[in-house]
Amino acid sequence: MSEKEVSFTDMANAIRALSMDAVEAANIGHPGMPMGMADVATVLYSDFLKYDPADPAWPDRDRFVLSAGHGSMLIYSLLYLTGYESPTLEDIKNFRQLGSPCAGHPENFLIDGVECTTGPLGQGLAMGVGMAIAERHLNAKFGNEVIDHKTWVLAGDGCLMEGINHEAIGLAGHLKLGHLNVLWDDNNVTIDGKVGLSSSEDVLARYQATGWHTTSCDGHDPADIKRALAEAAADPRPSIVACKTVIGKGAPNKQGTSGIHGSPLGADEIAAARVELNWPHEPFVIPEEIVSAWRKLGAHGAETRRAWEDRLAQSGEKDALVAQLASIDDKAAPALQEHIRALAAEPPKVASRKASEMALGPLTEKIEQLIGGSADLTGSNNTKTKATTPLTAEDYAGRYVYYGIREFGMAAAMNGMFLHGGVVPYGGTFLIFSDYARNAIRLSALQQAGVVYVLTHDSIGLGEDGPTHQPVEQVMSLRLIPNLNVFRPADAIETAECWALALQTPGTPSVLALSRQNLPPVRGEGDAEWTPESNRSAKGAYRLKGAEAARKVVLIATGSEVSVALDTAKALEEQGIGADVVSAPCLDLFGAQDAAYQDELLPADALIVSVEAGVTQGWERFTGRNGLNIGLDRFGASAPAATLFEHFGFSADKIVPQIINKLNA
Ligand SMILES: Cc1ncc(C[n+]2csc(CCOP(=O)(O)OP(=O)(O)O)c2C)c(N)n1
Ligand SMILES: [Mg+2]
Repeated sequence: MSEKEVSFTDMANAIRALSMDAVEAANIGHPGMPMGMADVATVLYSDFLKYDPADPAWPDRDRFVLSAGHGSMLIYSLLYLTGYESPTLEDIKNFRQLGSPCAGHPENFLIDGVECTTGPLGQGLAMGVGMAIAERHLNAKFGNEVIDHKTWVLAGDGCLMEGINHEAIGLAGHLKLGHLNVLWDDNNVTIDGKVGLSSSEDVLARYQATGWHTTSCDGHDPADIKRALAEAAADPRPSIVACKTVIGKGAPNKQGTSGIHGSPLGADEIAAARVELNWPHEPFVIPEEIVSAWRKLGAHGAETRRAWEDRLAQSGEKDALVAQLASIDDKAAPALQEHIRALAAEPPKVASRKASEMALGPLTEKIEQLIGGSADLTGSNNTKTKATTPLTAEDYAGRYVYYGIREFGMAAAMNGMFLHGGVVPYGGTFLIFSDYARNAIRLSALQQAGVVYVLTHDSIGLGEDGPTHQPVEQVMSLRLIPNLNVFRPADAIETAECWALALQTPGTPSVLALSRQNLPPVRGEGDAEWTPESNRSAKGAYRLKGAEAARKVVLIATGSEVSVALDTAKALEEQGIGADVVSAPCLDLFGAQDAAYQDELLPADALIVSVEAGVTQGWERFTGRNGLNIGLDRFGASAPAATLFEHFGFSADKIVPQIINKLNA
């Protein structure tokens, strides 16, 4: 067979065969989506997507996001067939097995060609929105010659049904993200059965209502797919293409049913599919001429990339682009040095949300990659600075995104922006609403996306808004997420130190839990000569005050309760009881220190007392079985902050007797 004889159908069937065989070998997985979307994907990778398998990190590549992440075999097949180094055929044979990069769902940190981690439905599309924002921003800075690419998202019925879809497409439509194209696998089937079981929505009308261009195609007719994708690519609005497909296309008895969504076909149906598809080859055997036709397609991208490299060289922007794409991890702390030294000279009594704004001033002025934003709480989160002018449909060069009341959409968009590269997003909302965004925060951590969440109004200290708005369990529960640093700084200097740390860890996202109420300064002494190396918050906790009398007690506290701990220590010392105070702005970092450091701060011969205006569960890790945990294991109440702190026992008066009781017990 010569290359010419390889048909479109052969190429698409290679995806189908790999997908059904890999799922069969693993005895678990989702063959329906890859088999149904094989034709659309083949058109996309043949005629539209800009990619170069030899350079998966090429900055001006199109981004392809498989939002319907359960169909992961689609992307593994495409990457293998087009000639990416990873995955190999061997990896595909080990689909879903330990050590294979072909995990159950696509993971960006396992395979270079996977742009983001998907599986939680709806978030891939929402991350695509973030990627499209980042692309327009860099385009506005560097021009069409340097940055001009599209984001293609493959989404299923589930991605469109999820609530986050509403947030994501509203933002994309508003920002007129014309380089964003969604290919909807419109197969009318989900796990429970036909879509009609649970939905009668006119999806395209909804997209139209939010400013999108919509079109449809027969998802198994290459010419019609090509027509629709060309329309989408050309339209200045974000586009959705409803690709009418048959789930599991090619499996004669199971196609079109939910039965093929997420189960191996089984030996009989696999055999029948081989007949139906006219694919007589053994499992995992792709005839050489078909592989080579795919590889030839993949190789086209190299020319496009080389042409881009020439344009970049001629543009005179090369150094600037390299600088824009570089990690900012070494820039944050130096950018804050003068600021912190000035604070040390005259430590202010400000809310940590205000202190965050003060730190963001020099940070955003000196670090162009930072793009701020808030979910409609700009004036409360204090996230906007002079340097961050609004990023709008009219001015993508701006650096502040008005995300609207879309916490989940914002968090997912920030992930997409970070993973796109060239920008480092931070975004604000109330800490209490981190629960709305939680799965995207979790995905930041899993995907190693170093975004920063500015979460203000961090306790009962917010006062009169009452228990609906007062975080009690949020700080501790965010600490449970692996690879997420949760900072709760005590004053202005600690807040700046925590900002430095948050931006120093590009592979780890951060939460800054910040107060609404003013906080008395606890730092300043010894900070006049502050340097990045002297960041006292870097180990997560440090001794803020040593005992004067013989040490019997160590108080460990965070955020607004550090000053309460200092008051308590003072009252104890007045009674001859020596007490250290440990400020612990980040328990995640402290918990990662060696035992010697932890023991030095929290010695076994002292009573360890934690003070934090939130749930006490979890503090035992640091206070031990015989420690004392001062916290709030109930919801708050509506009242002024000072009243609440007194009422719920966060004062030296209330804490000292408990400590003395414990010491005497
Ligand atoms: C947020 C979220 N909820 C539920 C699931 C479990 N789940 C995976 S696929 C799926 C059905 C999706 O239907 P559709 O997008 O139409 O995919 P298709 O069956 O067409 O492949 C569900 C409920 C998930 N992955 N993410
Ligand atoms: Mg479906």
